[in-house]
Amino acid sequence: MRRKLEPGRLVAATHNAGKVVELCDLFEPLGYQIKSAIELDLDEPEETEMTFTGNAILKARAAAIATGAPALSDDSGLAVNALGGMPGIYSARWAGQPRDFYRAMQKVETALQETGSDDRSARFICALAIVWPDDEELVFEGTVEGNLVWPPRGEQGFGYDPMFIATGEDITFGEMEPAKKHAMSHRADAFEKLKAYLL
Ligand code: ITT
Repeated sequence: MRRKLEPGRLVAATHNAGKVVELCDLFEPLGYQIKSAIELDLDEPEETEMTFTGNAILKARAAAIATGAPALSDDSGLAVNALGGMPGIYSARWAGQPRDFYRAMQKVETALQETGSDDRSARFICALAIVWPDDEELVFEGTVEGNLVWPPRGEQGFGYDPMFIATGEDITFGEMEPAKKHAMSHRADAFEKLKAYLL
């Protein structure tokens, strides 16, 4: 039988504050109260899988085991066509430690220029997973297509948003009102699929 997710407390298995804001925006109107791994001081598991889906399940499973509650996770990244899909699952790692996304964007731009290609198309990908404490799991992937610009523009959002323009738009996600980004993003796409299944 299809597992339901009752409204109530939901652990967000992420240490990324930008994601927490976006996940709250998506899930709270449905009656879920998000408690993040940051607030709960959960350990950050090492992302050892080779796919967004694999890493999303790994993170949600770790949080469900640690808390005994259903956990939601998001594994996401930027896939650049001329770079064969990189940085992909390595998107956070390209920002180094401590995370510096200007540096990560610069790295993408330099790699793009080195290809000599004028193809600046890219997509954001998001795998949203829910894992229950009895290890039942559910995962959906969403995408948003677009193009990369240089230099980066805008202070909204997080990560690679200032260099990404979604297809049909003329401003970057970094310049866009959060509500508008949250309605069209890869995260929103995955969320709509999850919602259609769960509710
Ligand atoms: P958690 O694993 O704790 O959730 P993280 O930042 O390490 O946090 P990921 O491993 O999923 O998360 O890395 C995804 C990276 O991809 C993230 O750090 C951003 O730089 C980028 N990214 C994902 N979604 C994005 C978005 O909506 N806008 C801009 N960049 C995004």
